[in-house]
Amino acid sequence: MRTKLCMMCSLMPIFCLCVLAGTARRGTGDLEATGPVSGDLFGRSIVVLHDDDHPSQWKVAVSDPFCPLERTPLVGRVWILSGSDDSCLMTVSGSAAGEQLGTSLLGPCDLDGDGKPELVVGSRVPEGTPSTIRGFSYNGEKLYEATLPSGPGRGPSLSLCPGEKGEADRLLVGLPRTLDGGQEAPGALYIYTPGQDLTMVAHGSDAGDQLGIATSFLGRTADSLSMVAIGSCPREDLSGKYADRAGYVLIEVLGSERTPIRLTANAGVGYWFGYSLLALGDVNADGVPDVLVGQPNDSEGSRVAAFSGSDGKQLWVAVSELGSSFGESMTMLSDLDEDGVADVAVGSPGSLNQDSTVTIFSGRTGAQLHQLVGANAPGRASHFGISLAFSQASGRLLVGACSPRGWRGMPGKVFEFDVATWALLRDRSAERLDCK
Ligand SMILES: [Ca+2]
Ligand SMILES: [Ca+2]
Repeated sequence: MRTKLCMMCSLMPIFCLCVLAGTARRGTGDLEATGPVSGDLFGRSIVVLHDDDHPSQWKVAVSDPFCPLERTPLVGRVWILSGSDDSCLMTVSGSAAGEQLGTSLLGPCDLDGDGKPELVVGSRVPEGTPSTIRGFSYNGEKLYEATLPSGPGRGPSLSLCPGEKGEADRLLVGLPRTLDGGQEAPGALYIYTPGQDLTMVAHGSDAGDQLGIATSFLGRTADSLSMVAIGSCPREDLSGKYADRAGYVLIEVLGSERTPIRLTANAGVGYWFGYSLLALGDVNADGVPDVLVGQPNDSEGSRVAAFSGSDGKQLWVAVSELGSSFGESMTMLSDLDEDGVADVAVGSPGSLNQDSTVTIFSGRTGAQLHQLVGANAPGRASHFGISLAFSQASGRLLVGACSPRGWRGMPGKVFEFDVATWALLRDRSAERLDCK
């Protein structure tokens, strides 16, 4: 049975607060009142921040959306760390209870068009109030903020729509749970530029579709239009109202009249299909970018499948019988097997250390190239692979591992591997960082 504690908690903070408050916490005094402590979910999201002007000075942003601030629970914090050593450059914290700053991270991007890279941080705030996105400079200065037309229960999915010819980037914002006149809407994809209203560019067909649970910019067409993939995952609704519905993925060309390509699972019912997405580049060399779709559904066999962006045909599939949420996280790597196509890492964060893995696949064929096993990571870590990020400049794969400490007694960690040798170079946890 699939255990999705971290995901459940991102959806149901009140539930989790209650559960965690009732959990014995040895040696932590009266922390029961605040649920998770700082760093419990360190590594829930990770993004590598490159600065084109200083390629050797790469940075890593890591979030703990459950991080409390003194006695205020679930405020959220983002750490910006040096990529080259163990130093902590700065942190940004939320301010309100339940704000969950850092439910999603994106960077580097330049949405305000000033030529300097920034970090975008998504958050969700307490039930009944909207989510937000905020842009920060690498120094932690807040540059812009937008309140999202989001319904209850979930923060935004974020993807970058890169600007062309010196133009500012735009942000793709997936909002799976919007409300329309108080009624649940099918979910939608928006485009955001600082200082302007969000523009809806695609929406789902039926209430509860949760379109926008994942979103990914795939690339540009010959006439420079943006191709995007948008995931729908009705079953992710924990009310169980849509438990019998399969997910789907739309491949849209924004600003065109083209009918979107609709991808569905090629095996099983297709529960959880579209929960995660990854832009693969042009795997089959037909000039059109392709997409990897995650289906972390342990009851049917979790899988990831590559689809052609031109006709929606399945190019390859990798299936896991492990029952450990294979496909919940994915990231692009460099071309490790030197066949001309960049390769991919897929996380199976599972629920326990021993069955958590990160598997490396050939981007062209789906052949397995390597596997990292959570049980081999030093110290105690759970949900190894819940988040993944890759530094192109340094060839490092970052693997997040976190679960609320009140649940299993393990702080969140971020492991760093060299993809040339698969040597573990570093593991970071919030409690070992020296930053205020
Ligand atoms: Ca292609
Ligand atoms: Ca390759």
